[in-house]
Amino acid sequence: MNHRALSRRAVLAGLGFGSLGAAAPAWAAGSVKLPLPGGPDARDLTTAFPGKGSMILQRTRPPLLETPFEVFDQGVFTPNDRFYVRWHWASIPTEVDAPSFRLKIHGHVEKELSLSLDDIVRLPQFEIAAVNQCSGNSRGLFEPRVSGAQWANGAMGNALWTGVRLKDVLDRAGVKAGAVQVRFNGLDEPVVADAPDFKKSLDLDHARDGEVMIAYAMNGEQLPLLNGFPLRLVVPGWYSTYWVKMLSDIEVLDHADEQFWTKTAYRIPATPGANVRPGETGYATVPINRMVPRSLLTNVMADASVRTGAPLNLRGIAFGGDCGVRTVEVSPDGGQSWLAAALGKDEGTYSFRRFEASLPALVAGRHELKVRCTNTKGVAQPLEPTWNPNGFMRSVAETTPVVAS
Ligand SMILES: Nc1nc2c(c(=O)[nH]1)N[C@H]1C(S)=C(S)[C@@H](COP(=O)(O)O)O[C@H]1N2
Ligand SMILES: [Mo]
Repeated sequence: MNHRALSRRAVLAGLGFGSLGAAAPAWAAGSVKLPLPGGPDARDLTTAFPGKGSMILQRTRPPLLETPFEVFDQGVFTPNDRFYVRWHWASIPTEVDAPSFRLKIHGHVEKELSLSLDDIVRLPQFEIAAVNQCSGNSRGLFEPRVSGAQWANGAMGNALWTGVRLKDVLDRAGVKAGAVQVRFNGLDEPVVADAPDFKKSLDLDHARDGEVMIAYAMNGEQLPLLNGFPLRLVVPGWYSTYWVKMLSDIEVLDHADEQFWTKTAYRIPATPGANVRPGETGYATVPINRMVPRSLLTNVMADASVRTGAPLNLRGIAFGGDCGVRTVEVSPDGGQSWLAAALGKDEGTYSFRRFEASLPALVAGRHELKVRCTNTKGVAQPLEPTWNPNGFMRSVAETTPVVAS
């Protein structure tokens, strides 16, 4: 690890001692070390957050916690205590009183509702496995680098979500003719009064598709507070910016949502794969929406040493994005040749899916492994990285360099 040190000369120059006639004080003869070892890309672990085990600490207020990548090798469902965390504003409730909690449904409806958690669990139950992935997952891998949380691949997780269909709740309120969108708000608030509260909206047809749901359980347990206790929106196949946490307010709109987080933030280039050239301007943008396929090796990491003379067993996880996984292929030679991987149990369209493959023994030397998912719509991961200034929607077929000896 590089300990960054300020050189004595820099310290002296900064303080202007060079121009002083007097002798410099004794402390000026030493060096000053920054307390943070590892440089700008160091990733410290923390166990300090309630309901969370060991997590990569990106930021404390508001909390940004990344799932350490080895968790994804343990199974297709991400344990709640290792599930990543992301909030926009630091004013998140540190406590939610379940008995007095109410979910309000209002706006362009026949009848306003105020539902307790008891009311909600009595509605028909709905369950779905779905990947929750931040739009900026893997942003830290963008080249050229872009600003924003420097996530590696751990701003995603897969869970079995239990709750009720949003459609059932909207039907009970009775959506009026002329409704256009549905807006979702949670209990968190901006830290400064004139900053925009985090709210997201979906088109009415999407909100009523029978898959978008309000979850009260995650992998069979109540949601961790940091993942949105007591209720969160789940929008299968869509980036998790829409998955509003601590959901307390649903407003049916008779117009398109004009507020910041829906209209202005989270926009992507309206190009295939949201791909533009670094520095490019003048392109049209649209709100981020459906996810794209991805696949990641989980048992062999970059720069691993592997054996020659024996097949190399690979395994990992894939997901189709807004649909299921059709195939996963692995390449031992940087993408010149491909071998089909075997797919594990299908836990549902929007879930992680395990894959396994056995590569013929590698000869001694450096090799570039690649893995590529094609989804059931026929969309394959691109072989070249895509780029956009927000670092959204990384989807390239990832390369894992290894050394065989
Ligand atoms: N209320 C609320 N919900 C929110 C957010 C937020 O800031 N406030 N952030 C969204 C974003 S951008 C992401 S990536 C996911 C993260 O979900 P998680 O913390 O459960 O992993 O929550 C979404 N829902
Ligand atoms: Mo996000």
